[in-house]
Amino acid sequence: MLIAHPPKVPASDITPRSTYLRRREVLAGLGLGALLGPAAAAASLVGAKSRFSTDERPTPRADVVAYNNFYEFGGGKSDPAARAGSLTTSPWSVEIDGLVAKPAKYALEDLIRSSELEERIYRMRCVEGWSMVIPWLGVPLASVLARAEPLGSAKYVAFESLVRPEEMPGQAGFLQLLPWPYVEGLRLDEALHPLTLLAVGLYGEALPNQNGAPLRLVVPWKYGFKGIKSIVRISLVEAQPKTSWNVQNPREYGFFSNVNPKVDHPRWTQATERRIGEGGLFAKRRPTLMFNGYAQEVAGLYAGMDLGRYF
Ligand SMILES: Nc1nc2c(c(=O)[nH]1)N[C@H]1C(S)=C(S)[C@@H](COP(=O)(O)O)O[C@H]1N2
Ligand SMILES: [Mo]
Repeated sequence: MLIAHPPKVPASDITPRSTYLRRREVLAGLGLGALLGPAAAAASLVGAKSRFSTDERPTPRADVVAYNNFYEFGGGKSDPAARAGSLTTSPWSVEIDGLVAKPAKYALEDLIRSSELEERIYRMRCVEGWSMVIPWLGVPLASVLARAEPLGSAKYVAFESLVRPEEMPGQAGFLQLLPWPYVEGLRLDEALHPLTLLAVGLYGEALPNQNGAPLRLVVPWKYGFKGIKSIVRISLVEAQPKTSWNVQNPREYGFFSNVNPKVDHPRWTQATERRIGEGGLFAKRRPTLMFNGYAQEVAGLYAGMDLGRYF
């Protein structure tokens, strides 16, 4: 059983109509408009707030799209917004391969079913000590993986980002911040957890390029770097896959990367965080929560594990 209890967050506001209208444009932009059906059916997709959404106030959209990490476009927080605009995100396809009965290369519009799109407002916590609250639009990763029919031998899921130096200046220069492609991984049970999302939008619109267009992973109980952007390959594998930040610095970044206020990064505390959009550098830091506040939902995945060792 994956979820012991429903989260204790009260259902609050209904998605505003303007968001719903923009959402129809997102679906049309993904080539999903035709599948959407009558307006009444579309409205029902977004009328109810997900039981997984936090009721915390979302970080202003202006901050969500301006303060990013996306090293393919440079190492600065404003580089992605400044430089990712010219990335070509359509057409886009995603290969699902490895230990599956039905390996296939999917066009994005075939991979993401409009009927499964949900808005999920998640707390996000970056390993660097800042956090945001982001209204994502996505589908559970589990439902996408199910279509490829993972084999019993599959134990992990490996993810790979786009390599396209012509459009990604961070991959083109002499000085490379990371080895490419950017890669990430989850244990299969983490990948199948209902909180784990493949996002195609935020704030009711298609993902801006700097946030990982057209498709990125969202794992809200882990540090932000697990949320690999601009995914082109998803592989079911037997052995624990390599992950970019762990390869770059294994002492500082582990495979699991669960948000944990009790396990400090070797160079800074993880006990507190700065919420982006709240009064800048002088705003009071807030305490970081175990599993980023999702302990009730995910702690069971790690029962009996030494989280100081498996960080
Ligand atoms: N391909 C790729 N994905 C990536 C990164 C990256 O550099 N390249 N940065 C990660 C980090 S460190 C964070 S904090 C989040 C930031 O996501 P956001 O910019 O949408 O907030 O993306 C993650 N996904
Ligand atoms: Mo991050």
